[in-house]
Amino acid sequence: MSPAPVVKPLLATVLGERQERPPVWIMRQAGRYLPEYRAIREKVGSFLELCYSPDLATEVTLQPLRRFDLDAAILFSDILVIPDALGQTVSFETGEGPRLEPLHPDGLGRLRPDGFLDHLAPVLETVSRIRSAIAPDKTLIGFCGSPWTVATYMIGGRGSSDQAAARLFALRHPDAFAQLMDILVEASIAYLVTQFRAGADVVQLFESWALNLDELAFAAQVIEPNRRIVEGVRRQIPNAPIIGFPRGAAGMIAPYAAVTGVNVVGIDYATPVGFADAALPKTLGVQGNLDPLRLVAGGVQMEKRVEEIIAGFAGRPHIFNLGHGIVPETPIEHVELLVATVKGV
Ligand code: 1CP
Repeated sequence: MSPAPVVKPLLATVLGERQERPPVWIMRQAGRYLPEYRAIREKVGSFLELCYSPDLATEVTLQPLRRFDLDAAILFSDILVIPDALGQTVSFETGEGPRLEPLHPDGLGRLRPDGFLDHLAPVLETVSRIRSAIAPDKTLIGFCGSPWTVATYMIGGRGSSDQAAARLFALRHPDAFAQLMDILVEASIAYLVTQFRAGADVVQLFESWALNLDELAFAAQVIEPNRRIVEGVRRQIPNAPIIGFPRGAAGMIAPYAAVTGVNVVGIDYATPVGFADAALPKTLGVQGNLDPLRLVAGGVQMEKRVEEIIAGFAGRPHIFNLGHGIVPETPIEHVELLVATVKGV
């Protein structure tokens, strides 16, 4: 008789099975708050080189799992490898974030969708290496940036607080914008399908800039492209487990969840727990939503808030996480306390 398959509590939660205590991972769990990450980062010439080195990317993916009792590994890469693989110039300035050659409406013809998966082959190699390295009860999370969020960087050339360049591009050049969304939707589907085939258990769609959009723009630029990705991925990977994180979606989380068909909705920390719980069907999973600065400050306020969040989502599948990425100033002992608190130990 073959042994019973090992249960992955986080994957089981994504598939709709609530756990006694929520499984936990941390957005941006590999990164600059870890000295062992900074040591590797200093040795490589550029951030993209790190993303495209399967040995090093696997190593930094595993680093947080060696320190903390997390339930998932997330592929170490970045949402901007898609524009890079499409042929747009992308670089990362230390301490300043990403810089891209801004995309103009007449520049779409220069994007090269055909060979882009070949360019991402090292990232897919990283996925299979992580798969062989992690314990069987750990869930492997793959990801990509959602089309709107990726487009804000492609059009604006950098991060911005209001995404005005991309919002105006969408309004002034609707045809070019629709063409860009089509390219990104198709690229994301192909990329996520290959991540599943390389060993990812779950994928997350990072829509980090779902804020600042009116309801029409939200429906067209956030909901519809994410819906197409979920549908397109599941056409090739039936029932593919997918987490969607529409940061800033606020009052739009219910239509986002209903129309996209994601298994789990990531809740940002500004969204009230009670609001999210009332807005979403009880069978739908949620992920979140501790303010990352509560983790920086640590102590009793953090423990209290963690318990409030767990109690607030007690009636449904829940994955514990921050409500946005961990920040570099975070003390490691606070992460230890966070994980112990979530696990109830
Ligand atoms: O030099 C360095 O070390 C650069 C810092 C860094 C790191 C560690 C960047 C540049 N990206 C990453 C890794 C990363 N990015 C991961 C790795 C896996 C993990 O979670 O451990 C993931 C999932 C991302 C996703 C990502 N990149 C998002 C979505 C999540 C979010 O925080 O909203 C976004 C918006 C980016 C763009 C990006 N890449 C890097 C930075 C500093 C940024 C944000 C820039 C901005 O604020 O506009």
